[in-house]
Amino acid sequence: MDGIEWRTHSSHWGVFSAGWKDGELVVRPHPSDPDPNGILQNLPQALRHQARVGQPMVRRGWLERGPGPDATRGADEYVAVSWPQVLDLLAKELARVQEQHGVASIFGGSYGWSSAGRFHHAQSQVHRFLNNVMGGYVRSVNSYSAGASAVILPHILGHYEQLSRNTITWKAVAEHSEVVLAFGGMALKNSMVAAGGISRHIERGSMARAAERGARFVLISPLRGDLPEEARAEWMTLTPGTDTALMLGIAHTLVAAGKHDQAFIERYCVGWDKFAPYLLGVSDGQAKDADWAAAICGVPAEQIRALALSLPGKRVLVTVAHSLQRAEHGEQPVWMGAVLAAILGQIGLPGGGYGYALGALGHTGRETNIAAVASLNQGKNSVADFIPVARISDMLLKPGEPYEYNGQHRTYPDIKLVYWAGGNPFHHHQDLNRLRAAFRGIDTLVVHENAWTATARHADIVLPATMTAEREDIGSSAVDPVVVAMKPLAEPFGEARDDYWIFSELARRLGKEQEFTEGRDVRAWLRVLYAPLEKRMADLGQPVLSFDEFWEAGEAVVPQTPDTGGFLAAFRADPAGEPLPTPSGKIEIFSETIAGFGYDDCPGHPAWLAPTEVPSAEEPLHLVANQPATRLHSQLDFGGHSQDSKRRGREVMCIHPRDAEARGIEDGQVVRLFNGRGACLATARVTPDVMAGVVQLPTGAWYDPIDPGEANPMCVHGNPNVLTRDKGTSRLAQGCTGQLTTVQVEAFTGNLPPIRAFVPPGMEAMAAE
Ligand code: PGD
Repeated sequence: MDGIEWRTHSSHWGVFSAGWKDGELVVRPHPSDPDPNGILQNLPQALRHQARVGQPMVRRGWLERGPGPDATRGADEYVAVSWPQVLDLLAKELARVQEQHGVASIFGGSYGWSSAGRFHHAQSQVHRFLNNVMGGYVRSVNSYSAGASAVILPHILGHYEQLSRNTITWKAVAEHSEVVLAFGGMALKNSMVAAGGISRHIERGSMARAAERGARFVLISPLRGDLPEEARAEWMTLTPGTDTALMLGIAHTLVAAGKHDQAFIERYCVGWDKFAPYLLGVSDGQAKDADWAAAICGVPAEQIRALALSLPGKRVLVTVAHSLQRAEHGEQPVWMGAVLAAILGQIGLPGGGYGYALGALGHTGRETNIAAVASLNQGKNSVADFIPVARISDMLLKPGEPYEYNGQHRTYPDIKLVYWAGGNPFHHHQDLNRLRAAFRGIDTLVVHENAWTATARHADIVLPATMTAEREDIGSSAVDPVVVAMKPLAEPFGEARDDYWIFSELARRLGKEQEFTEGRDVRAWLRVLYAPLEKRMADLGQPVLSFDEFWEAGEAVVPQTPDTGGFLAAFRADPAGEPLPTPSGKIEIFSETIAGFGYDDCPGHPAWLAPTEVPSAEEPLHLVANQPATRLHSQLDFGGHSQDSKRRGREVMCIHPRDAEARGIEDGQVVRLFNGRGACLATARVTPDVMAGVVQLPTGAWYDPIDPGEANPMCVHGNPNVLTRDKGTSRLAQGCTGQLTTVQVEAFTGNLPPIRAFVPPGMEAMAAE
């Protein structure tokens, strides 16, 4: 025996157990995980890190001058206050806003991944509080992950979650796919993460099995790392943001050669008659042939033709990564990927057709559990107003101004108070200097946080929240058989409290404690959430553990329904009896609905729409600002695994040797990335694994402005969102376009500024108070 008292727990980066040895937390992945996630190792160092928020804090300007717009937000001092004081202050402020402006002036979108665990899920907690206690709030819709696809897919194919989760399974890829055209790849760093926590990471093994069987993977991406080595992929580099043109070139080649599946198109699709003239150039005089595509995407025309003509007769899977739609006109590659798959005629066959977002997260491509733990009831929102999630700065900066979204003419609300728990807009949003300006115009920003993120540093009221490791919960995902009893691994840090406790105390002060708690403590809530799983299993005649047995055992195992190919396979077998949930019941190559909106940035069929941001003399390089490999978004950036991946304490930017040489940049040197919006420092890795003309800087390094008082300060740590553009994908979806922008890069020759992102603000001043 190792002498460690192991306790079961779960996280978005995997199910695990942990225990203490010689004063250190030791973490080990679930025994059935074939490919555990290194991100788990951020936890031990993070638990007691100085970056944690240890006591309630109020911004000095807000405390002294009261609520209201304030240009010092983000550059002010903080004053430590007791829990009773801060809760009284906040309850009073919530009541003031409710009374003076109404709850439609509260923004509670509170987007963010927060932690695994069905009960303490911070977004559910904040929404339940705002609904049941305050009476409602302005919400946000869709996600930063799938901003464009979640809106366009229901028009053309079906619900995004259903499509990405269950139609193409990894099992089917391993057993049936002959060619996988992976637009944007399927990087393991993405599938290592799954909301709710999974006990098995199967993606690497599945791709290895497919490759060993002889499946051909074609990685279409500016970054070699977007498929694992085990896939033995051919790497086809293309200019970032031009996948739609390449898809059109492949489609044109197939159609011109008469190799498209006309029978499939006629039986299962609508709108070919409107799209084909565009593809062939009849409607606009420009055939979208391989030569045309080559001039846009940089892939030689011969290569496009050879690839296209190698596909017919094979079981071909077209996959499109989330990242492609996180860019201007991001709807188009999603749509055109589906049309290309339709042209190849394999939608609905095992391991063939369209795998939207396969591998974008760990819970895609899996079988579904037969029974599920319940989610926390969020109550009813009396406010109908919402924004597409990535329009937050626009909302705060332009109250009362009109905008368009998915066929609707909408108006931005006038927001006075913003409440955030479990998210980090200074990580996830674009053009951070614009976001700072936006937050400076409101009356009050409230943030519950584990750590002093940049969002916490812009808040007026900062409430220290426990980390998942400091509380009990139930971990489960609808697509992983293991339901986990998440047991506390440590005492709360400092005065940190659970979000549930904080909201319960506020509810009591606002006279609505029962409406929020229903008289239950945490353990009673866990029993309530577990009960539907127990009942469903019993109804199905399956052996099931009682809650107490489950808690004692540490986990329960739920059987899964076998892979049937999901709704696309059912549609293929019986298109009349199992129609798609689209207006026509078929695959919409042309959408009357979308065409009816009259958007030039998202017309009625997929099209190549040139981006407005292209490399120029001032900003000659494409920047890919993608997901990081050593942390989940910005979470636990101060943890050991994330810190070990940095160089000279800064985020690592990959640059091709040709571009590095042209700028006199050496491997390991600190560089400055800049464009018209902002600048940041990073450390260069010179590598041929990124194509020439492109640099890559992942998201998630905590925003660390050199001088927080300036309007447009440089981030010294390497947060690419100071550079990215804050515009919607199109008027259809208004999704986040943070993945791509253009920059210049130069060697940084000045004195290296220190990194202060992980040092709490005004630490010395606080100690003196
Ligand atoms: P996280 O870093 O996960 O990022 O954005 P998101 O806001 O989800 O933030 C979660 C925060 O919740 C952390 O600060 C963590 O400390 C806090 N937290 C964790 N647990 C708890 C808890 O129990 N209670 C409370 N109160 N807080 C908690 C992610 C978003 O970023 C996403 S999903 C995507 S896909 C986008 N991707 C990109 C991109 O590709 N490129 C760019 N440029 N930008 C992006 N931004 C988006």
